[in-house]
Amino acid sequence: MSDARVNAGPDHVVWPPEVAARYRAAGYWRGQTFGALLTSVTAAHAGRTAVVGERNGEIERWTFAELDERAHRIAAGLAASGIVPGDRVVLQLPNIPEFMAVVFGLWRAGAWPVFALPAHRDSELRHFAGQSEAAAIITVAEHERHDHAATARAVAADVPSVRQVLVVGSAEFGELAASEPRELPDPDPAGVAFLQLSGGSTGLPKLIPRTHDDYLYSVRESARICALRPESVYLAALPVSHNYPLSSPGVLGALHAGAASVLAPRPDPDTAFRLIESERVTITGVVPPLAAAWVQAAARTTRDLSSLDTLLVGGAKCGRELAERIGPALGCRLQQVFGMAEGLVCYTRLDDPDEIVLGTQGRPISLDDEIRVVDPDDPAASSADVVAPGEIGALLTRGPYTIRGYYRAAAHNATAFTEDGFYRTGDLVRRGPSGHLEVVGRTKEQINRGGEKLAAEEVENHLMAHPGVLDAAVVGVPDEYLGERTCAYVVPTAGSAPTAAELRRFVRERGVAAFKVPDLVLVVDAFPVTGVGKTSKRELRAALAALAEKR
Ligand code: OOB
Repeated sequence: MSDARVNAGPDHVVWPPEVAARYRAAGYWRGQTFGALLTSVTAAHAGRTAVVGERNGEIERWTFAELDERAHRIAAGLAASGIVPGDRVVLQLPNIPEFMAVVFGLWRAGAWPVFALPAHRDSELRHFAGQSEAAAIITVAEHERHDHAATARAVAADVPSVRQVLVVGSAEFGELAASEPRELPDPDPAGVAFLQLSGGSTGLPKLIPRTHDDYLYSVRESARICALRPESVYLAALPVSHNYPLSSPGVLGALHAGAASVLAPRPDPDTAFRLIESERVTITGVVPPLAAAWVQAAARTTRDLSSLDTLLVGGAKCGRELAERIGPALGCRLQQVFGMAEGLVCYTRLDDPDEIVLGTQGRPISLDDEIRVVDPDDPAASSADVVAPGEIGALLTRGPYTIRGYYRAAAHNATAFTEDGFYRTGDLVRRGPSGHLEVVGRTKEQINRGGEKLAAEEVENHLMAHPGVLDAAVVGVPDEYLGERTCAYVVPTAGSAPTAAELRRFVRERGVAAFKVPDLVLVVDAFPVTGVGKTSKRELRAALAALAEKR
């Protein structure tokens, strides 16, 4: 067994002890938990604003002292309700101030949030709760016209581990959040702090175990690289439970710096520009389609955006043209970010020359982020199969905040990681002489729909559950606005003729996030096959491209 697998437990793989010792000696892992971080930031900045949010159109503002107290009360309440250290708790909250209080409350109680997105529905929640054997689900009553409490209760009824559903805003939650604070034992900083979700390339999203030690390192460095100071104001425009607005530098980077986080209920230009003006926002992060929408809207806005110094763009490739328009249109500097919930995060630096900022997706946070660009045609390429400098290859990485394995996914880990512990990102990159990476494509069976990731296989499985579907193949179609949209090719069973509309409705009604419902459904007689008889997605993509040409 290789080094990387030495500490493989039944649930997840950790770093080999000698590697962990090296990361500690280098000062990356400091033995601090998130709960302890909030305590120390509060000691330094008690009266400064920590969180700003909106409730029924009214602005709500909490200082660090208030956030700290709320988190203590929630932790005590959770403990009293039977949550014990190590319990997994599926958290599905939109961008509301309570997100911060509940997350830090869970951390102080030693529980592990499982960060579901507000867009997730029954099928995903069921998977997260089941896979993590969650003890509880915390959600809101309703958001964007979806009854989240009902979904959570339906999942709880079917997943035996789930003992309670807590609805933020309910009387029951109010009571829990009013509990008398009490000191709880600080969890192990080297232990898991939470489970993030992978974009997925096979089946349902995998769970990503991140520790206090490793994640806090990436948060601290992100705050430094993005020059956050106590006077900075970060706008969380995207759903805050996603790794990007959470930590790159995100609300946690802001908190670490003693800066305020403003939680935007929606990312549209009207909402975001209103908050940028009223809260004097200095920095925010968006995905490319949103950056394009903001650039367009900026031309005719009457809002004062002059406080904004930095716009991060990432989650999907930001094309050169868009990159060039951002600074002039929004009166701020662009910072590109290429990251992944599994770990590695790259940023362009504030002092990088324009050529780098406009034309690359940045370089890694850490000098100890090991990067290998390997043979792109060999899915099993090892970390030794590197291509020549400047050539395109598949990106492998290993380092002080990149996981060594997914949670409870031994079989998948065997292919997603190399023998020596490198994560196969599935991204195709080119590395320049300065170490900056340019993302040029992807080898994984994932569709990146404007930053929202979905595994082709997950959607194929939903389609195949339809009695009129014999086979399904889902591919990405290039799209000017989203970068990519989803196209499902379907072969019907003999004698049936399901329509595109019917199949889209069928997928939606199986309870999946709206961004996974195929944008386009094409019913065909048969799929083109490869030499070995597998469905040729390459040919399906080519057929789509030809179709687009004709139009
Ligand atoms: C972020 O995280 P995930 O886990 O939703 O998605 C990761 C994947 C990457 O492997 C890559 O395929 C793609 O998203 N990606 C980009 C990109 N940033 C992410 N592809 C091209 N250019 C970029 N700038 O998306 C994420 C996590 C932390 C910070 C930022 C993004």
